[in-house]
Amino acid sequence: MPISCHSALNKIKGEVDFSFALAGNPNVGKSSIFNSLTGMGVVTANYPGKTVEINIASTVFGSYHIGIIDLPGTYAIGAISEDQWVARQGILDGKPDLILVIVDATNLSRNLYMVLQFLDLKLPLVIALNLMDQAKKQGIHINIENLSKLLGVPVIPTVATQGIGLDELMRTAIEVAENKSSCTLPSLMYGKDIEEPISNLSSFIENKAQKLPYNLSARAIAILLLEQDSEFTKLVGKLPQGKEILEETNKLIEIIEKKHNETSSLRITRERHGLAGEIAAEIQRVEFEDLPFSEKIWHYTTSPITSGVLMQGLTPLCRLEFLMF
Ligand SMILES: Nc1nc2c(ncn2[C@@H]2O[C@H](COP(=O)(O)OP(=O)(O)OP(=O)(O)O)[C@@H](O)[C@H]2O)c(=O)[nH]1
Ligand SMILES: [Mg+2]
Repeated sequence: MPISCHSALNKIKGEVDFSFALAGNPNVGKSSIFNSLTGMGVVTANYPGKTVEINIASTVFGSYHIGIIDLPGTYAIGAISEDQWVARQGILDGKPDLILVIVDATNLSRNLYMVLQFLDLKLPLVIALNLMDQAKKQGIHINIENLSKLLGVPVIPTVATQGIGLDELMRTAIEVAENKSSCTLPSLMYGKDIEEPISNLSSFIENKAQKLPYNLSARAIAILLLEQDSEFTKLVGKLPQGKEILEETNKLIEIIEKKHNETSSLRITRERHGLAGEIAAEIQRVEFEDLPFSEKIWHYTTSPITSGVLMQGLTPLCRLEFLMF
């Protein structure tokens, strides 16, 4: 029977030098990395009333004893579904020294959404850019150095199934965990319409509250409140100055919603997707020349840039065919 996540996470923290959580979208190689790094003695744990489980194990790397937490795969972290809640709670509760975010190199834009959520929470990260073998096969070239600069966190290319890059990943993670200050926080910004309310609410929170839930930063809490996160809205409501903070939040939410004609939560989701897409577009390119013929045809017909041109070109041809018969 699985044991309680809270006690399992606390126990491992007490036994190791550092603990790292593996987070990421479904099917990106988290468990492959977990299994490569750890061996026997995996503990499976869950939160009371939740069926989604977390696997915890420890490993030795160099002279360090390290705890590894394998979180459920989700496209985002939040309070809207059980798996998202467990992935987030495992981090807030387990307080790992850092999060290893496993990113699918063949699907960068979608995977970066969760990375941006972790950056919003100001949590220390190292990114494993996994499935690099598949990306290469698909002709996808990623400027890893620029990706790392844009996000302000180390990015290590990996092929989990072949163990490629895993030593480098662990070495980097230990370096960051040893000296958290070397993890430069990025100056990524959402649009002005969102950044302004975030900044106003952060200042308001800083002035009103001394201690915030899970010791998160005022900016992290401001984003969660403006996203209308049900759990954090409740937690902040319980603070001595919670009522005032939620009143201020509601005023700002109203401004966002009036301006954009959609919920503030949806607006922030959209902004984050937009930013993830912009970063992906900036640092990757698909080299059609590297692909086999069948793949080239697939890319030309599915790419948003080339498929339109193809369709326009095909229309007169189809018309001609129609006239001839
Ligand atoms: N080609 C290739 N396949 C990989 C790589 N990493 C993982 N895989 C494969 O991808 C599939 C999913 O890997 P998992 O390790 O189960 O992924 P996960 O992130 O734990 O998945 P969930 O727990 O379901 O979210 C498996 O078939 C792996 O063998 C990689 O770097 N290259
Ligand atoms: Mg898994």
